[in-house]
Amino acid sequence: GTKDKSADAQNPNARTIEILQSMCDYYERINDNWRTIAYRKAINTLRRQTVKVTAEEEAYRLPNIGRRLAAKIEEIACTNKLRRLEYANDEPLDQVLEVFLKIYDVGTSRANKWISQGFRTLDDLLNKADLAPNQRIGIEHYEDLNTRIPREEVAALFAYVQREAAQADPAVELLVGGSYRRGSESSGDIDIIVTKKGTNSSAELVPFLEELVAVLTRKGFLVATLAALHSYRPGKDGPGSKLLGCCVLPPDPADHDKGDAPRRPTWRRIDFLLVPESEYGAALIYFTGNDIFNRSLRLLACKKGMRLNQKGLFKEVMRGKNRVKVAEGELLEGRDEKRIFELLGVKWREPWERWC
Ligand code: DCP
Ligand code: MG
Ligand code: MN
Repeated sequence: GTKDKSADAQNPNARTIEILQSMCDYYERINDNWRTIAYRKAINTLRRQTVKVTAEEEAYRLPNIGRRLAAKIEEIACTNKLRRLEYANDEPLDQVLEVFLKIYDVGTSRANKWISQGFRTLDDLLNKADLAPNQRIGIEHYEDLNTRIPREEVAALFAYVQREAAQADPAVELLVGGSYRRGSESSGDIDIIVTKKGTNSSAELVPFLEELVAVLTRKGFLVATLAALHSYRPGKDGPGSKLLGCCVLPPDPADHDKGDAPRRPTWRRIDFLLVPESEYGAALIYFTGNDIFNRSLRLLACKKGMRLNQKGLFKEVMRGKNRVKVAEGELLEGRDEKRIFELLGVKWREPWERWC
């Protein structure tokens, strides 16, 4: 508050406190909580000093001041400024944050951590940051993965997958869900729902998926696997079984014959979602979306004493004291999309009518 500030002005370490406070504000702005707290503690220590602290060693001996902060205190005392603060302040950080947040699977905390480490561009990250393999893919294919996929290309990519899938197992059925099923002219990714008659667990579809992935990889269609998540808990909520990856449309040999320069195909995000027939209707609803429509359906189910997730529509679980489950909710419907709407008492909505 203002009282602190007038007290700081009298303090022999006023200038140091002022600059450390700016750094503290900066770290607070970028949500670097750990450093914000460290700076706050160091400032409080300096406030209690009656003589000016000028040497690193001297600062380091004080409570709550680490090696690096001690070095900064010396820098400020000697030069009256801090280089770190100068470049922290003249960067348009919101723009950097915006760029980093568009990297595949990067959230605010990861992006802010990179910013606090001094990285400002995608090249900084590629050259200097310690990147996980998927982060590297996200940066190396940044433009591609941030480009929406035209509807005709989704159809062409799907046709390719479907041809290979039929070779691997003709009884398996595939469908494109997500924004494509809702009729969008372009999609952020391709969501392929995989099912087979007579299946009761997604585990039964895993060998098929493994074979399909091997073939698609060998043929140059699947160019990266970002994650393969398998959880088999029939009736339970959870991530389900899915494989997230990147794909490209392999070059058409006919183009080569025409003597055209080989095009560099655009990397596209593709998701394979394994769904047993017993859960197909609920999964169709979930993976068709959109997410807001899903949330409103779930809320409605809840209001009617039911529970809807990507595996089925259930009677709400009985809960006793402390909301401990007494009995597992009974499955009302899983396989039939239309039947789930009926049980919810909602008029049937075509996929292209499900935008909220
Ligand atoms: N979904 C959801 N809640 C989330 C994420 C997804 O309900 N937090 C459901 C609804 C989505 C579907 O999964 O429609 C597919 O997820 P996508 O992220 O692929 O979203 P869309 O396909 O709808 O849009 P996009 O064109 O961006 O891929
Ligand atoms: Mg999608
Ligand atoms: Mn998706």
